[in-house]
Amino acid sequence: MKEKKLKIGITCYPTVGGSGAIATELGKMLAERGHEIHFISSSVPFRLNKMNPNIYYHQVEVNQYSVFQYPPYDIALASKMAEVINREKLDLLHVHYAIPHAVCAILAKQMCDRDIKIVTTLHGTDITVLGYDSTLTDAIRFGIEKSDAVTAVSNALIAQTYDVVKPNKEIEVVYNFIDERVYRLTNSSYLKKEFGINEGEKVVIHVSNFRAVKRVQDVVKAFSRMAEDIPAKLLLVGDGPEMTVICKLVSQLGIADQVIFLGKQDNLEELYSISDLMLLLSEKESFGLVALEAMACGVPCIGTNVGGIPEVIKDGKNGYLCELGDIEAIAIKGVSLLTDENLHQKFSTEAVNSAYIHFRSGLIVAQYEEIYYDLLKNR
Ligand code: GMT
Repeated sequence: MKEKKLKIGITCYPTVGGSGAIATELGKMLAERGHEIHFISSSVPFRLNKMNPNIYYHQVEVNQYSVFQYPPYDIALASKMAEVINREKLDLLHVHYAIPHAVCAILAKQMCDRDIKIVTTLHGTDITVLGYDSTLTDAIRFGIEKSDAVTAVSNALIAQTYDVVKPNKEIEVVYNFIDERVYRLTNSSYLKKEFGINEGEKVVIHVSNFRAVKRVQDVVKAFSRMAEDIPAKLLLVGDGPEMTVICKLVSQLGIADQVIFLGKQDNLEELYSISDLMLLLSEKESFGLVALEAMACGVPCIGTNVGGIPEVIKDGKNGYLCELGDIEAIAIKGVSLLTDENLHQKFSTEAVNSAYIHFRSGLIVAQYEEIYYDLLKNR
């Protein structure tokens, strides 16, 4: 029997970040499959760049009244969710993050008169937040336990959630995915000339929001050590709180001519397509979406043996895993990969294959659909 098309509300942080990217790409894919998608967020999600008649956007307006010390974002979001659930007759809400989004969805469900289902996806920062604010543990546990279904982007994140939050709830792994129509090797070699990358120079890339957990200083140090042995350039993509420290480190190490700061960029597939190696050396990472994106474009990655990274990068097969902060080991592995053409080709092919086999959009989007239909089957 053909399944009925669903009306789904999606809430995520709309600004740059892996969770916003995944939530938006998921909405776009579901819309392509005929579902009606209603994004409910404070601004248009940054990847919502293509017109699709099945996609609607509802803006959460947060007014600042002098009686409030803080703008009531969570209440405004819950009210908007309830309004959209009632008016559009939604079947379910799929929210990304337990706090505040799952908690807002639970409140919205109580405010409206439809028996909608709530699906919550954990991306990691809920748990990271607890590292410095344990007063939120009960709120996160509440958001998880009162959701109808909860997913997390890696097994490592599930283990960490049970360890830190201890929810009495089943959490299912649904890995992140890539749109393989976008993340593939593209012909962008003209960019090398524009960036002043010479023939024979290897290109190392790092993409992040430059938060301290991303350990961008380790990326710069490992690159500097690699550049002693091979001609290479480092593309640093993104921006964030650590940027000033990183700029200083680059000049202290005397590698300013070899490091290209690109800031925040779209069309990352063009940058991956001119890269030979990606470094993701974070101290916390529940998945590492940028590693997957790079792999889909044929770029092998060196990542830290942390969180969900080992579920994406397979050591010695499509990339390498190193211990956190082990600059020397990272540099040695990087140089060996960049100087052995056969090995690089083998890793590159494996990277593309494993991105497709384990993380292709069709596979993962179908897993989410199955969760939705399962929740709604008795209605
Ligand atoms: O890593 C960040 O700082 C951003 C954060 C987010 O909310 O987008 O990323 C988290 O979710 C991504 C998508 O699921 C994952 O790929 C990242 O690994 C995860 N970040 C952390 O766990 C630190």
